[in-house]
Amino acid sequence: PVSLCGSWDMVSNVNFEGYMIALGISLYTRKIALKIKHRKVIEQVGDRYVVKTLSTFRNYTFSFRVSEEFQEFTKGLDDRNCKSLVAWEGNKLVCIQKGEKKNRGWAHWIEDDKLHLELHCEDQVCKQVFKRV
Ligand code: RET
Repeated sequence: PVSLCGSWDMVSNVNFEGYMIALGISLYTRKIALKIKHRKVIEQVGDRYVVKTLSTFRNYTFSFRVSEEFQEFTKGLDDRNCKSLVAWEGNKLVCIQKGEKKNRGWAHWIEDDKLHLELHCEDQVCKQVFKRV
């Protein structure tokens, strides 16, 4: 499959608000988070991925090995602990985040040279698209 690695700038962000509400993120953080554009930086070293979500407001970085469960603390987002597992499903890199929140996870894939990210939590789905920097 096409590599997800590289730097990507946000071009669209649909229902980020609904996703953040489902996570219980404060009104203050939501107001700012909605206004800013994020950059995704995805790096791969051996079989370990590092994913950085960068913004002028706050950054969020996590790292994982494919098909190996890891402890994720969503620092600066909703500050929760999850047992997360990332695996390839066809051309999609899919994460399940087990924890307090039901139906939580995300999927990354490349389509038309763009990086697509679908984030879901409870009944909310957020769709983000990024272009290569
Ligand atoms: C920001 C700004 C502060 C508030 C919130 C944020 C959300 C970050 C999220 C990142 C998800 C990254 C994933 C990457 C997958 O590869 C932008 C840090 C709420 C939701 C799932």
